[in-house]
Amino acid sequence: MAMTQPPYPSFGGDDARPCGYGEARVAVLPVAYEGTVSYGKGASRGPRAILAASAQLEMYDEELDCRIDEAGLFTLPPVTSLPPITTQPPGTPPPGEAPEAVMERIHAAILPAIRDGKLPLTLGGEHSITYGVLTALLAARGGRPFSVLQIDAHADLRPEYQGSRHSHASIMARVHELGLPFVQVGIRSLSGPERAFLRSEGLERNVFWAHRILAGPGGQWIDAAVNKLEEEVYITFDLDGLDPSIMPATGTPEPGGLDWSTALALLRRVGQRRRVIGCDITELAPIEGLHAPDFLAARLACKLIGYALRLGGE
Ligand SMILES: [Mn+2]
Repeated sequence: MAMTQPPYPSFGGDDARPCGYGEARVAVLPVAYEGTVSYGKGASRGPRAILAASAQLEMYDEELDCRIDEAGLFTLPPVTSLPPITTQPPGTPPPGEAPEAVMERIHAAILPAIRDGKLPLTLGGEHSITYGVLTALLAARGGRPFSVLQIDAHADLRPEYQGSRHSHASIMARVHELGLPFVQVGIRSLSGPERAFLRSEGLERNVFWAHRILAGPGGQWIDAAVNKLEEEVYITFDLDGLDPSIMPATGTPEPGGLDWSTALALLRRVGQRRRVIGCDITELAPIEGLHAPDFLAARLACKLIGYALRLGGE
């Protein structure tokens, strides 16, 4: 842990247009945190893998007919965590730094960029990190709410999990407590009590189940999902929302997920019809020697930037 790691690469690497903080429209925040991940290990290595892969990508996007780095991309110093990852019996708090302290550090790391009008793009790390970004957005907006669009295999509505309120399995319960309306897409793994919670809170109408998306007529669900979003939207993209055939590098893969073009069709429409105020990509747990998932996550980041800022006149 104390061994010296090379510094984090910046998004886009050396080929990206050099951009100082002041002129950047996008602030990329790497968050190498996996305090509560329950099964697969390695989400703390996700941000570095995404940034490294981004340096290998063409910044030119053929769909948007522009360079993504035209937006001005500035990579902030990473938020890292130090907890040793050990197997914990259920019900005991995770080891190391308290998750609440990590959330506060994420909040503090991204708040200035939000106040400076930049689009925050956070690279995880486990899914719980979204909380620190959302509280920063609320702080910068004086508490004015916005919608959260979640792409995920999991409902993440457990009030707490393995003794932690800031578990990856609880992020949407925290979102609900923050008073933010949300839409869930790609869901195919949840507990009976989570389903009951969705029903009792009247939230189930905002769930777009993976099996319905895959079985339904192409794309009609997308407009229905976008229509449920407020004018301003934060996008939290847990990579396990995608099918494990294209995204095996995640801690808790579930079969039957979204494919690449379906996910992009949704994000593109959100960018066209709503104002995206921030986004994150979480739960990449890189697999040694398998680079495709890292590249997918990096390309997804490019697409999110392009759609959110309506680059290329989209
Ligand atoms: Mn998930």
